Order: sequence, then C-alpha cells, then structure tokens
Amino acid sequence: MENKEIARLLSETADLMEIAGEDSFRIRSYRNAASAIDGYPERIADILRDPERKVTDIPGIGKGIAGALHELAARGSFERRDEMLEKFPPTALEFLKIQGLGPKSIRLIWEHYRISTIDELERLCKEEKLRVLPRMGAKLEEKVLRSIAQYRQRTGRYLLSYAETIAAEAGALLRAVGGVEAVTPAGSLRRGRETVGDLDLLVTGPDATAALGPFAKWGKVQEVLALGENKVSARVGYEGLQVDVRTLPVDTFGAAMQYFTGSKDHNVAIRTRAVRMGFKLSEYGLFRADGNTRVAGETEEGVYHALGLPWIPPELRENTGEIEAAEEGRLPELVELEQIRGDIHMHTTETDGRASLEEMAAAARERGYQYVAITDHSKALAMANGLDEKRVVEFARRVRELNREGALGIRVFSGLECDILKDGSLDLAHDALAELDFVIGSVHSHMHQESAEMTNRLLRALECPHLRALGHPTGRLLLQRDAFPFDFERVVTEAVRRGVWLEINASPERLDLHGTLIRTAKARGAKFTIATDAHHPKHLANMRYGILTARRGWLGPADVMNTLAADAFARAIQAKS
Ligand code: DGT
Ligand code: CA
Ligand code: CA
Ligand code: ZN
Repeated sequence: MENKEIARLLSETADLMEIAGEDSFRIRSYRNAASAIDGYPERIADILRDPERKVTDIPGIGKGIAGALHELAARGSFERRDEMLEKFPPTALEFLKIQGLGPKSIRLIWEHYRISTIDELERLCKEEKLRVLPRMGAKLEEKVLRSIAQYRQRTGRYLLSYAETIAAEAGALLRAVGGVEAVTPAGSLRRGRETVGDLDLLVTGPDATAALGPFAKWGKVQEVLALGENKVSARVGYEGLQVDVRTLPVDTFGAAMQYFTGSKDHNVAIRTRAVRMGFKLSEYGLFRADGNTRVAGETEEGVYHALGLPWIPPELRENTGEIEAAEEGRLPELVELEQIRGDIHMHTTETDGRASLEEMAAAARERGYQYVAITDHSKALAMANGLDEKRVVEFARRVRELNREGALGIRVFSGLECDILKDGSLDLAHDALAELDFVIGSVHSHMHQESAEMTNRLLRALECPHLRALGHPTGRLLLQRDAFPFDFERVVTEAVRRGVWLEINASPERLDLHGTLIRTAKARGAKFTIATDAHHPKHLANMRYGILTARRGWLGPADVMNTLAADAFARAIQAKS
C-alpha cells in the first residue's frame, strides 16, 4: 500500500469520526498522521515490515495510530474504520464534498432520514425536509441544491494519476491470481488522456477468467455492476471509479488492444479503412470480408501493418490526422521521458515547497537529471511567502556559489515563478530579474478578467526582456477550474516572436497546456518546456504525465527545451537578452 492510500484512509476515517461527533482530540490525531504520512519520503509499508524500526518514530504518529497502521498493512482496513463504515455508508464522505454541509449537519440528516445517496439528499431539499431540522432553513436547502448541481458537473471523470493508481492496484491483485499472465490498461488511460471516465483492463493468460471472481471480491469494490464469463465491471473506491476487466485469449490480444484502446473516433476511421480494403475488423481480429480467414490479430502492430499503416502511438489515436500522417509516413517522432535532462519548475521551503533546495537538487540528481531550475514564487503570493527583490538577489548569489563549489553534483539554475500582475507587469523589478538564470511568468490572481483584458495582460508580460517561459499558460485546474479566456493564438504568436517558451505543466491537477493547444502552438512555431511544478521531491515523478501530454500534442524532443544537455540549455536561456 502506498503512502498516499494510507493517508487517504486515515483522513477519511477522520471525516467519518467527525460526522459521528467523536472527540476532536482523537480526530486530530488521525488527521495529523495522515498529513505526516502523505509527505513522508519513505514507504510506510516498508517501515511497518521492518522489525528493526518503529513507525512511532515518525513525528505525528502515536501508539494508537501505529496499531491502526499495522492492522491496515495486515488486512487492508482497521477496526476504527470498520466501525465507522458500519455506522455510516461510505457515501457519507461524498456528502462532505457538498458545500454548505458540515459534519454536524450530515450527522443530523443521517440520524433523521437515514439517506445514503446524493439523489436522496436532493429529494429532501426539494421536499423542504431539511428546514424542519434544528439550525437548518430554506436558505440551506437552496445552497445544498446548488452545490449538488455543481458537484454533479465535476464528477464523472477522474484524474489520470488517480486512475493510474487504481489500475496499478487492480493489476497487482489480478496478476496474483494463478493462470493470469498479463494485465494491460487500455482505453483513455493508455492514450494518456488527462482525465479518465472509466478504466479498461485487459487480462490474458492460460486461465485468465480465474481472475474475475477474485476481482469482484476485492476489498475496494463498492458495487459489482456486471459479472459475466469474460468480463466484470465494478465501482471501485469511495469515488466510485468504474473498472471494466476483460479476459482475452492470447491470440486475439492485438486486435483487442487496438479495439479497447480507442478512441472511438480513431476506431471508426480504422474500421472504415479496413472495409475499404476488403477486410472486417473487430476485437477478435482482422478478417477477409469474403471468408473468415484471419489476417491479423495477435499483435497490434500486425493489425496496423495489414492495413498498410505503421503502428500508431496510443497518445495520437484521436482521429485528428494521425491516420493520414501514418499513411504518408509522416508520423512525428515523439518525445520520451528518458530524453528529459532537467526539471525546470519547482518550489522549496523558501516559499510553499516542502523541501530545501539541496533536497530538491538531490532528488533531481537521483532521477538522472543534469540540471534543475529552482523557481520559487514571487512576493505577490504573500501567502506562500514569495520572494522580494532582495531575497531574489541573495538567492541568485547563493546558486552561483553552489555551482562554483559543485557540491550538489547537479547544475542548478536560479529561477523564479514570477507573478504576472493584474495589469500584465511582472511582480519584481527588472534589475532583480536580471540576476536570475530562468524566469517563468505565471498568472495566479484575477483570473476572471474578460478575454480582451487577459490577452493584453499576457501580451504585456511578454514584453519583459527577462521572461523566458509562460507557466501553466491557461490556468486551468482539472475538474475544478476552467482555463481563463484569452486570445491564445495571438499570445502564442507574440511569445514566439519574443522567444518565450510555453510550459507544459506536468502536475496531474493541471496538465496545462493540453494536447490540442500544444499542437496549435507548435504549428505557430512555439517552443516548450515540460516541468513538474514540484512542491515536494516526490512530485518530480510527475514528469511522465507531462510527457504523455506533450506526446498528445505531437511534440518531438526538438520541441522541448529541457531535452537539451546542460550546456546547450544554459546557452538557450541566455540567448534571449
Ligand atoms: P473514457 O473512459 O471516457 O475516458 O474514454 P475511453 O476511450 O476509455 O472510452 P470507453 O471506456 O467507453 O471505451 C474504451 C474503448 O473501447 C474506446 O476508446 C473504444 C472502444 N469502444 C468502446 N465502445 C465502442 C463502440 O461502441 N464502438 C467502437 N468503435 N469502439 C468502442
Ligand atoms: Ca475507459
Ligand atoms: Ca470502459
Ligand atoms: Zn504557479
């Protein structure tokens, strides 16, 4: 079990305890433990297994929690959690996501009405039944109805990173069943879409169907939706992500992979092509239309080759020109994770990061990078204790010294994620920015400006001669906040003219820019960076989400500036002014 999962189970239990109205001191001990574990650099599961070590040595973890952790490691749950889940349905946790409802109100509603779904909650509001409860009124009913509507808009899709975690856990469970050889994710997850509607897992092996029963009984399964001979569908985890598990004979694996990877639009186009060439294509293989002779199906490559095409990388399969490109032999060479030489957007304890410059640099070196750029916030982000001019100048000097000493074993560039203020000016004076190696400009405030105003704001920011890159250029937060409106093509054209690169922010909550915008920008000559915006050493691992996103934007290594080796990168960032 990964730390994140452990932390989630603890904090969910704390939520339920709060609904149960338990002692606030005990609730806090669960919350503290959750946050300690979430940020802990080592796997808690390993520490628990090691007889030489004690989890209670970790600050924030007392005896009581230690007991729960050992139970968790042994059987996937713990007594207190089971107790809470007996009292309240897991969907009670969902109620907490409805704005306006705190734990106390949820308990009151639960005790009175015993409802367990959002639909039932909605009905109570519509029937004006909340207002009869103490301290609740018509206003609250209205507010809850509004939040329910918003909540429904948000749900239905899940972050790629979350879907990946569930896929990994389900994969481990399935592979442990005798007779199963391989478990391969297909669908939107394999295509690297930034959000996933449901998870499609393909299982092969001499006795793959043996996996279906155990999967249906998995502790994480909330509800089995369908259990057939070759397929099981279930809702998994509190968030109810649907997982479709299909078992296949090995000799149709390629055709099935092709079919279930999608996208639907890509498949329709491929199938049309097959028909035009006198074939029939299904998840069982590629067949001659006149008889039932199978031409391909064992491998995906085989299917594409038989249709006169090279294999098409899954990230491109959206029917947006990839089939034509494949046919004409001009599929792009796509950037790969191993080609990235440095991570160039990250924060430290100087502002809102969780680790020091040295720790971030060490983590980057461990990943095999040649360089990092440390890019803390600027002073406009007062809550994050952003840097002012004086601290920037000191920081730049410190980095020069560190590089001279060479003690970190990795080249460090002094950077800044400088706020682009409301009027488009940059947050810090030019002479301070001039001290730095690498300045990213980002919008963090006043995101509700009209499109024209935002466009002018960004254009003005691009005028700053020290600006090197635009950070998370559209400001979107997946499933939470839409991109702010602006004239993207105009801003890109100006960025290209001024030699400002566009960031592909690899944080799984952002993935900004996304594939379509990347392609638009590339067509206008833009250059890109892929960077994690790490606030903790473990976030450096998010680079691969940025890579997937860049590939969905058809980028090759030459489009991505931080594929350059350290010296070439250093020259490139100096080249501007
Ligand atoms: P999602 O789950 O909304 O993130 O997106 P996908 O692409 O994973 O869609 P999903 O799970 O409905 O289906 C997985 C793949 O299976 C899909 O990409 C293509 C294939 N597929 C499913 N249903 C159909 C269909 O009715 N026609 C065709 N041609 N392909 C289908
Ligand atoms: Ca899917
Ligand atoms: Ca599906
Ligand atoms: Zn930022």
